[in-house]
Amino acid sequence: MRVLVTGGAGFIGSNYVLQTLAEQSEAHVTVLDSLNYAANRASLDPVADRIEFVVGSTADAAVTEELVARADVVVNFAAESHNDNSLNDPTPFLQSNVIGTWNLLEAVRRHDVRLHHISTDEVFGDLALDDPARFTEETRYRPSSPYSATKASADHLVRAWARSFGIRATISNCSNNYGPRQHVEKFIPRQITNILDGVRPKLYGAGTNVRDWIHVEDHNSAVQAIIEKGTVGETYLIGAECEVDNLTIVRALLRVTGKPEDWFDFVSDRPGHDVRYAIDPSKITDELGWSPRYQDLEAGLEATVAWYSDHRDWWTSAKHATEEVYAQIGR
Ligand code: NAD
Ligand code: TDX
Repeated sequence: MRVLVTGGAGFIGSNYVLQTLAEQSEAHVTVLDSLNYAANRASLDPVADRIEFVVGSTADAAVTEELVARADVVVNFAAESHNDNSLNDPTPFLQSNVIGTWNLLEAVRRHDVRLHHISTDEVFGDLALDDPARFTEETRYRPSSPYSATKASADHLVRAWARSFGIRATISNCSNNYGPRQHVEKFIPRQITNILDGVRPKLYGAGTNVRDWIHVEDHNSAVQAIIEKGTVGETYLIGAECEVDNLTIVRALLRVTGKPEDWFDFVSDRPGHDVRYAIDPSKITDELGWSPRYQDLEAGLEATVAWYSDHRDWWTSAKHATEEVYAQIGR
């Protein structure tokens, strides 16, 4: 199996490459990554001699076509992924998330290659804290941020190419991931590395926003199940039924690291901040028999803290650059 992994030097993509090569010794993996600020090539060091690494962008139609032409399956993780950045400058989000996906669609169409497109639950907008509803495959799209609007656009393109041109594609919309190799701009690694640096964690607004957390390895095992057993043309929502508010996450991190439970600060809120996400994963659990392995969030967070504590070289330089960006926006 020849797998083209776009965005394979980022958080979820690198974990996907490592998992794939650990589980399928015969897989041939090519990574296409533009190496933006969120990429870290060191994530792929353990498998550097087993993969082909191409530095390039899906927004470049020529390189994308060349690599797609010699793949059996493409897994599209490549994206600009951070909401706060999309509020500062949406331009790269349009390029990578929309134009990049369009280029991939045209290439898989021309070469009849199977595509799995990675998306997010943020395309559905948000839910109220007291709403008993969760997102399903039938929920209407209502994105709130420039990031989620570009991810929604990409999903619409994939569905249109599947219906109009018959490309062999699936989509998954996953909830918030945590685990090793996540960029320090994101909530959980930002707070872990703050604590490791002796800085108090920072909660946006009142800390009441709810996210539905899943370990990155569980996201990737679900992606693999869809590639192997999913029905072409279908969308699958991925989640581990783990809704937790941000304040509770910070308190858990403080507990795990032996700090007082009130050792954090509230900072200004994110404009347009989505209140709550929640995934109903019935379709993927019932139809594909997938289930998450990480069921104990506090144990997963403890392992993640240990990873960041053991891999300071991996994150130190990105930490300085990230906190400079946050300082400019007062968060
Ligand atoms: P990330 O920012 O850590 O990694 C993205 C990677 O893609 C980086 O290595 C970057 O260099 C690369 N990239 C960006 N634009 C590119 C382009 N045009 N061509 C080639 N490479 C490009 O992001 P992540 O958290 O690993 O997210 C991966 C995917 O999963 C994204 O599509 C994101 O929307 C989706 N997703 C993320 C989460 C989450 O919680 N992190 C949840 C659901 C879905
Ligand atoms: O310092 C912080 N303090 C804080 O309270 C940061 C960085 C975030 N937050 C809050 C905002 C959110 O309510 O924590 C929550 C999670 O924030 P992010 O890590 O920025 O994630 P989110 O905006 O929920 O989006 C994530 O999940 C869906 C990913 O970044 C997306 O790529 C994915 O699609």
